[in-house]
Amino acid sequence: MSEFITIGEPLTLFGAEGESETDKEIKDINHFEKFLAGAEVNVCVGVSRLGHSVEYITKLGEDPFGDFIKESLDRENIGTSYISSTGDYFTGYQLKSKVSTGDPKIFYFRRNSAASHFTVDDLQKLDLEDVKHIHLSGIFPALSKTSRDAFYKLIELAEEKNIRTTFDPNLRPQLWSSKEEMVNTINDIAFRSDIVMPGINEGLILMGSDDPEKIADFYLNKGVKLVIVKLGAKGAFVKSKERMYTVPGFKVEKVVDTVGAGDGFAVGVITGLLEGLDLKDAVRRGNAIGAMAVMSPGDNDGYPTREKLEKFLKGEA
Ligand code: KDG
Repeated sequence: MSEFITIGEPLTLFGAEGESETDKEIKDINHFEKFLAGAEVNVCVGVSRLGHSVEYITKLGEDPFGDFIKESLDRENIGTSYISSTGDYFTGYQLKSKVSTGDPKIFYFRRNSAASHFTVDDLQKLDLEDVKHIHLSGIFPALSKTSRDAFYKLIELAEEKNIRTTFDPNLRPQLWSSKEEMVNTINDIAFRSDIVMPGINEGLILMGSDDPEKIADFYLNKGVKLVIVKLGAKGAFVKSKERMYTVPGFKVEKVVDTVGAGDGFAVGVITGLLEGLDLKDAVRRGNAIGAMAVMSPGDNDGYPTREKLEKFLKGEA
């Protein structure tokens, strides 16, 4: 079985393709390129590319997007034993614009999607015997009541079996019925995770400050063991009872698309921990993969193989 597992909603991504589509509103874009996406899928792709065994839990629709996702997961060597399917609901997809600066616009077609009909029953076969790390993201519990129940069941199992968890809040306000529900649920999940990895802006929404140390203290005071605050191009701020430091980011020549950088960061931290790296080196790897991610158009197409990662870390790429 696998050393790493996560649960999420995979999406087919249609990203604006070509220079002529830059800075257009989504409604005006004519040419799109198809990619595999979804925050948790992205993490699976990155962890698998670095040679770790990975299982991904979700529900797909019996439709062309579901087939595309299944084939893409197979190609990336991502285990699909815990993927259920339904003929009653469609697999979600999204459109993404292309911008010369800043973050692109995203439009989701995912309401009432197959993944939002995932239930606790879909976890019945789950075997966590060999799993060393579970990655949690705040998107899946936002999809529906049943997906949230299943997500909490996975947290309970991780706690019972003492499996290390990372949590990326991945705030998606459009998926929640209110800001209050989002903040309360996301913080509740964070308090039950071992390692919490918010971005600065997420910290501001979740606890009212954009000071990295205050964000870290907020979660450490609730019993979280380690907080890593993502600082974008500046790198990441790390704090636990024993340590406090900032790991600087990498220089990026040209930003092509910012989406997927946070998931790439998670890939670096998770694989670093799985390989027993010193925490600083694991976070440095996270910064490196985050930087590599923003230099390509899809969410996860910039994530490296081991060889590419080594070259990048040595400054050769
Ligand atoms: O982190 C990347 C994700 O934002 C993207 O792949 C789509 O999963 C997605 C989401 O819910 O926003």
